[in-house]
Amino acid sequence: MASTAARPSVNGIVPQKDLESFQFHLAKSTRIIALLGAGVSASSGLPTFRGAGGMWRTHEATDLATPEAFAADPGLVWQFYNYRRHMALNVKPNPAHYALAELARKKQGFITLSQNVDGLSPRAGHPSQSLKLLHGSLFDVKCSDFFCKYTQIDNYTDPIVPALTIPTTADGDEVDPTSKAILASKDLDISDVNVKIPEIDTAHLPSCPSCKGLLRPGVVWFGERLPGDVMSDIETWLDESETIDLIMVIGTSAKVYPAAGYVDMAREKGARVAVINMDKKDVPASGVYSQDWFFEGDAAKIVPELFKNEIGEITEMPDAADSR
Ligand code: BV8
Ligand code: ZN
Repeated sequence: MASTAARPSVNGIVPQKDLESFQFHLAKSTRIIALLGAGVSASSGLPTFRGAGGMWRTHEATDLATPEAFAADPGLVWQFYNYRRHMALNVKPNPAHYALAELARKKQGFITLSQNVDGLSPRAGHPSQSLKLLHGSLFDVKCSDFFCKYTQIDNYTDPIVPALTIPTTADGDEVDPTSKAILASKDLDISDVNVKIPEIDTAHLPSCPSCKGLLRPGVVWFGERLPGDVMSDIETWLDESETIDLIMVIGTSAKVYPAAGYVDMAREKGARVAVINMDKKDVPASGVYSQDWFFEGDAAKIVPELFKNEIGEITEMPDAADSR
């Protein structure tokens, strides 16, 4: 199955023979995992971690996603996360998010393990009991003080505090809010180091209503433990059966652990692996074997095609954000 030579794709999306063998296996699979990465949200318009070389201004995105960076410069780290909140709130889930949500409604033994913090799978209506957010959410906040347990979920305020307002092309121009310049103003792309951003002191950053300490984004930073409740839910799901039939590795470079470890864990339980990725080189560390599949291309096009026999066509794409 997993031939390296790119087979001609009949429907312009995936090679027919691979599509048929995959759909045949999916149809008889009862225990299925989907492991998601930033590539699933790429065609919604969100940059991946490795996209743009993984840089945000002059910083490695992975360096900013650490407790050390937050301790050193909470203003900078909040501008990074407020920017990603703003971006995520201004894009829409894509057909891959909806196809996964629909498969979750159709297939009892299906679970989605997402590394994405962008909120697009929940907005696409993915049933929450079968969606595990391994690395938290941009739209949850919690107190950064170790002894304070304050948390707030579903905070969609944008900007989260006035000091984090993203500068626009009209800044500094006329003050008349109805002026053409203001109406036509666009956000400046603060991921570009050439765009000036202010130093923000902690007094103007999100503060904890309980202890007046500093709030931080409700995401898992490198070096931090994954959410205990999420990990135990996954353990419970794994213990429900000796075997796993299929793991789909979708839009992820599968380099971050323990998330990437689920591929080998599933394989040990008998799972066949289906990789959906834009980049032929991005295969899980343990590779792709003859009984596996590699579907090269855009997850937003390929995933709905792969699931078509189970879920039909994706017609509506209701966005939970519209009803907020
Ligand atoms: C921990 C939230 C311990 C924040 C994130 C074992 C071996 C080696 C290292 C480790 C190990 N175990 C632990 C480590 C350390 C570390 C780690 O894994 N480091 C890596 C870099 C080697 N892990 C940790 O620190 C974890 N914590 O281990 O704690 C502990 C235990 C007890 C007590 C205390 C501590 C925590 C890891 C979580 C970090 N937080 N995110 C935020 O988002 O800001 S990780 C973050 O980066 C994402 O969530 C994701 O996981 C990762 C990015 O990867 P991807 O999503 O795959 O994105 P990427 O850009 O890399 O790739 C995109 C892919 O999509 C590409 O393949 C591309 O080709 C493809 N693509 C692009 N467009 C499309 C597409 N595919 C299809 N269609 C398209 N259109
Ligand atoms: Zn607090």
